Amino acid sequence: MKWWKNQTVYQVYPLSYNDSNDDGRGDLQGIIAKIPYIKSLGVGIIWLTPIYQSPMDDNGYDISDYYQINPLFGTMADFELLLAEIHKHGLKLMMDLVVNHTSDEHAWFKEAIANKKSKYRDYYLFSDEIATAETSFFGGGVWEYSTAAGQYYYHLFSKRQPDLNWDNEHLRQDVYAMMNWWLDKGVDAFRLDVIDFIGKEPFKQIRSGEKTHTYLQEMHQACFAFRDAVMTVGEMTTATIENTPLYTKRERKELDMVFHFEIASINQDKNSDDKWSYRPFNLVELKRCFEKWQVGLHNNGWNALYWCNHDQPRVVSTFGDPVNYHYQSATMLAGLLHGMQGTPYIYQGEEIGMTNIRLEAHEYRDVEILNLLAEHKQKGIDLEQTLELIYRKGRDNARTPMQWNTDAYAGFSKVPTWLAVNPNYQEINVAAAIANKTSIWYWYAELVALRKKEPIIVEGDFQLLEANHPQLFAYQRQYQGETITVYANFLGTDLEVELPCTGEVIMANYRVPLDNILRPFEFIMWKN
Ligand code: TEU
Repeated sequence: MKWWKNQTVYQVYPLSYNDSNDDGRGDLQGIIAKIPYIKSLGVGIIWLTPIYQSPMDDNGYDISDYYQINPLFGTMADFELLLAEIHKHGLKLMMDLVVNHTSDEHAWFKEAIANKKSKYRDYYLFSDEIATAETSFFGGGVWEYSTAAGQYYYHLFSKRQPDLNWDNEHLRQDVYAMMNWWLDKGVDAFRLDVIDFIGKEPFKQIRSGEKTHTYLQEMHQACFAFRDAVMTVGEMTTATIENTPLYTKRERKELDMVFHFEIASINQDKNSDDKWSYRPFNLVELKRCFEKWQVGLHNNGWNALYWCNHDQPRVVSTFGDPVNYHYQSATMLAGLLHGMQGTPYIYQGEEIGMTNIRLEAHEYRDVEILNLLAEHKQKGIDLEQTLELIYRKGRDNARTPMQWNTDAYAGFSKVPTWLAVNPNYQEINVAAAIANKTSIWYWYAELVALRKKEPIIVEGDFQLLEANHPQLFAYQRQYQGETITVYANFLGTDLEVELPCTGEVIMANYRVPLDNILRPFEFIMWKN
């Protein structure tokens, strides 16, 4: 079995994790100080979002030097220490790699726009005109005019993140050399940012094509094939249940798993790719979506399981009730996800039920949010209406500083922070969670341990039960004669239902189940 199949990943957003030098922003030394804490949760892998040199236009997803650590986070010596400490604690390190695009401050891009004859000109995508009407993820079009270059260049994200031209063999070889440089240092895994887009055909408005597989297979041969333990996960907005096995089946020699967006965008208007669009959530649809991916990838690839990350709002605010049923709803959501097949990802603060935050327009920091505020202001859209959209789906919801204790700035820093601390840190913080044996934190730790203890969680199949029930989310896992049954009340009202009561209750967020009723957000797992 691959070493990561019964492990859980813990995602750290370094800017918001722990500030060791009192500049209001998180750093590597701050993470080092928290490795024992992360280890105590039982996880096996730490995923760091990008820490490379960057002007931070997109908080590090705009890399200007792949071989340097951003001084904002520390030095290369700090990184070496972090890696050594992670390994000393028996953990693995997953680095986040952004090779679909660079920062416009990368030396390649500076050379490319300065000299049309430079070899680096073809590392990027230029056009004499606005070649297509395609829109960028961060608003506006994808073609930006560079006076230095005398041409337009292509960018799927901010105009400060020019896309790389993966059709250029030299570019690909430079990327593989850089990846091997980090792997040779001892990095254990990569999360590959928007990696489906490396197969784009920009002049045909195709974002991901067959070339993606070609380049991933080439990357696998160049970087992973000769190493027996590298773990890879690709982030793919174009991932479907049809194409994901082609990325993740072992014999394909591409990636180990992918993050798809079908759950994350479940309450987005289906007829729009506008992430800010909204439609009422439908539990039956959510259940069917999980079923499709669980059944579709059983013995046919591997799932990356997540509710939260640095781009998504906090799950307890999206699907739970942090005011009236904070513990119950956070634990029900976690239990549902961690009972499934795949590798679960816990995003920092999810383990204590951190929530969304309402901010004033001037308090936001995320480039995606700032672009939306500017765009809506220009269109004369009511600010309150825009702020409501941002409260529901803005990425800064996930990026508020980690809430460690009730000290000023939640113990994250001793000075004003780069992004506001959620005022609920007085109640929601790590110290309080650790001190309370029946907290969300201990529930997560139990789920992480369950995966390591019970092969059925890793290897079992998946069968959705009561598929059309509008309030009950129930499923069964079976493996080698054992059965795990999960019943969850997905809403905040009592639910009368005949409980299966098959075998021993191994997890229950109300501790002792009642007969044939599920209380608000009640979760029960049986094993027999
Ligand atoms: O996100 C890719 C992506 O699709 C995002 O645009 C996501 O859909 C959006 O942020 C949801 O609001 C990756 C990184 O996770 C994100 O942080 C980066 O901004 C983006 O790529 C560009 O590198």
